[in-house]
Amino acid sequence: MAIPKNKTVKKNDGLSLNSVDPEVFAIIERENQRQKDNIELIASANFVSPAVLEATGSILTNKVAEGYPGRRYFSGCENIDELENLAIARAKELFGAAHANLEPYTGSQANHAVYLTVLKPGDRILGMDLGHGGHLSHGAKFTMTGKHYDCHFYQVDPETERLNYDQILAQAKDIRPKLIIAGASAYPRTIDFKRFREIADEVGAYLLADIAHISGLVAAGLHPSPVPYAHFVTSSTQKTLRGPRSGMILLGEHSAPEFARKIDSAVFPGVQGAVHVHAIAAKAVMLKEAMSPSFATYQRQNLENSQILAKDLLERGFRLVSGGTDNHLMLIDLTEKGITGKEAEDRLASVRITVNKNMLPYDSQKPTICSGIRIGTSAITTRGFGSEEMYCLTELIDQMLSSEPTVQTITKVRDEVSRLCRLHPHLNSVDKEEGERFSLESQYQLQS
Ligand code: DSN
Repeated sequence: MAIPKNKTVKKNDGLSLNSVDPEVFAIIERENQRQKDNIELIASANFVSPAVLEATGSILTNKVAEGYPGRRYFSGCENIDELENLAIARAKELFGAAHANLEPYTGSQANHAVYLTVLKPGDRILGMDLGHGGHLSHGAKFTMTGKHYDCHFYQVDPETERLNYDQILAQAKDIRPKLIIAGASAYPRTIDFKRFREIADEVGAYLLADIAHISGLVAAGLHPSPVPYAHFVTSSTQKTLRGPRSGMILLGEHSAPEFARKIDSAVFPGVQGAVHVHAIAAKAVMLKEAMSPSFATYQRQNLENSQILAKDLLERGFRLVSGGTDNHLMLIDLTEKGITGKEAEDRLASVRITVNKNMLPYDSQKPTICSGIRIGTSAITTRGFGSEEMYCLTELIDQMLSSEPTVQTITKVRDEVSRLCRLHPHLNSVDKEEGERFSLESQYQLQS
């Protein structure tokens, strides 16, 4: 349908999503409702601010741009150049980086660009075992990384369930990898990037730090930054950083002179095509938000919530991998409770608490079943949940997982989930009523 000139699109006027495609509109509305009614504990999840959402859905999606600011393959990029330069400047300032590439579509794409920069097919990588907390893109055998490179894995120490840097060094000396990857998607402890760099130097390897999960904590100064140590730092942007579903790459002063141009070429045209301009805008907004004092307050609350949840779960007899957490996530071992991760995920889903089953180090279950669940506090902290709600949550988790819940228990827990969700309503900016906007804005401005 041709859009009439000078026409503003309003709900139900024949041009809005609701009018053009009521099926998709209805699905989005149902998902909006699900997000409001569920307690989101998936550790990689978060809720973007209305401003990030607005940038993501903006007219920038119409613009085609390839290349980099000042070096484009299409004309009409003057605004896009300004936008991308702004995003780059903000990323460099926030993370103390000498070079930033904001074009990766995802964290995995960012990793692939690093591989293309320093590896040839068949070269050796040493990364964290997927079953011990690593990530698919770090070399799992059924992925592109696993098929193109010779991938080896380090695991956590069987006693402490933490990284054992002496063991990793011994393994690195044995394998002689060209690239070592530090970073995880299910590791609840602080990662010593300085030590990783020493290991890499001892064996003549490059170091990639994938901070997808912890980048928000790094930005807020609540986890040591890898930027001074790793040759390459990659991240997705939608997790603790609370941005759009996208990626980025950072280089420190020590590696930018050698790799800045190379990494840019590896991103485009190496592993991807035209820029997702709308995502660059959303990342620029995300970076501005992450520089504000309220973001640091949010991340401190995130860590505090995670600590309270972990401590209370331990007191209720749950076993946590490594005995606790230093960051926004934890892994609950359900073996002694006599249920699998899959059963736990299903039970909690039935009362609208969303978690994911997760492999534990040295797990004897299949990846589709798992012995544990991973939970994280980033999304509920954005929603405004604080310490009191953490104690309520552990009570609910306990009731659902420590024994087979009765029908009465399920009803009671569901009611309590509804109460908590009403207490801290999540208002996506698709809720256009003006009356809601004030509280919606205040939701993202935790008082410093
Ligand atoms: N990397 C996956 C996770 O940690 O959940 C998805 O982003």
